[in-house]
Amino acid sequence: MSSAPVSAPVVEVPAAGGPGRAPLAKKTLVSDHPTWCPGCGDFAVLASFYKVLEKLNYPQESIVTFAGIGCSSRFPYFVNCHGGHFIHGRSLPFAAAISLGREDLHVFAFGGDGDGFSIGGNHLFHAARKNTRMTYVIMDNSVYGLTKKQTSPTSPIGFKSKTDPWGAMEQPVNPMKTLLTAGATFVARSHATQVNHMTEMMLRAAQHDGFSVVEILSECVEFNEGAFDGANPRKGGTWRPIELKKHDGSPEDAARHDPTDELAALKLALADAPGYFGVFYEVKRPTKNQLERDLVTRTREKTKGASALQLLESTFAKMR
Ligand SMILES: Cc1ncc(C[n+]2csc(CCOP(=O)(O)OP(=O)(O)O)c2C)c(N)n1
Ligand code: SF4
Ligand SMILES: [Mg+2]
Repeated sequence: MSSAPVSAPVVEVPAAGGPGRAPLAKKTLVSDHPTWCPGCGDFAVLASFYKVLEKLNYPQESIVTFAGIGCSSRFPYFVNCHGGHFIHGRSLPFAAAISLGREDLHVFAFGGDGDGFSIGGNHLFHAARKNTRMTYVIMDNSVYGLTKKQTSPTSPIGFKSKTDPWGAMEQPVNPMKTLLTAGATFVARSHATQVNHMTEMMLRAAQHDGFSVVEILSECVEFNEGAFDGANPRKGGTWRPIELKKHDGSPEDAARHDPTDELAALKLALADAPGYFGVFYEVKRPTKNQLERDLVTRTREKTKGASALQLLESTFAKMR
């Protein structure tokens, strides 16, 4: 005799974050246990992101995390908010559509160096120049981790992998230079072993009104061990943080970086590996969200409140 399916009791968990509700806390934000290899740098990025969300205390249901494909792109599974895992390299256009269609949401995209600079390189370029409001975190391990060690666009010359058994031959992408020239309005860089720095960079990026990007060097312990030791003082490396101008009139201030100076940012981007860490560039430029909002308002005024359907029909009529 077959028995009727027993449905699990629905447990109502009150949403957190925002005014008048319980503060967003890590215990609310944690979902699945990450499936990354023990020691993977991505764990630290996730832990920092929980801290960022705790600080921002946005309503939980207003947060969206989006990703493509890769180890790093599993990120949304581990954040208990809205989210999606899309096809390889295509997280940005999807995330941009969410940002434009739902201005009440806070949109974050996560991905790897392959997802962002290889298959998704074209989308990255256009997302940056369009300045749609969202934050993109690139977890750069300079290898394709998920598919078990192929050369990625940020792998250095000489890197031995399954696709380059004799060592990579091609000039790697310089992420900071690429993002600056593409037109991103907030460009920063951090290292997964520098937790406070990484948290600060992601927090500043999230608070930026426009397309903000943070590249985080996140070691793949399985297929690119020690890749970023050069910037890790605990491994004998040198940590070179960018000091931002304080505009305090002090003589030391002259040597500090002005993040609105694009040429100065490019100079920092051209430094030899492991390079600098911090905010390279931060400027205000109208967002695509604002430009589209203004266009809709102007059109509504001109068309005296006609409905979307009426506007569509009259546009088609003109095209006949
Ligand atoms: C269209 C398409 N091409 C190729 C793949 C295979 N693939 C999956 S993840 C990946 C690269 C992932 O590298 P990266 O973005 O650097 O992420 P990581 O795993 O290193 O975090 C590739 C080539 C795919 N899933 N879809
Ligand atoms: S393969 Fe590399 S990037 Fe992927 S989870 Fe393991 S250590 Fe992390
Ligand atoms: Mg990678």
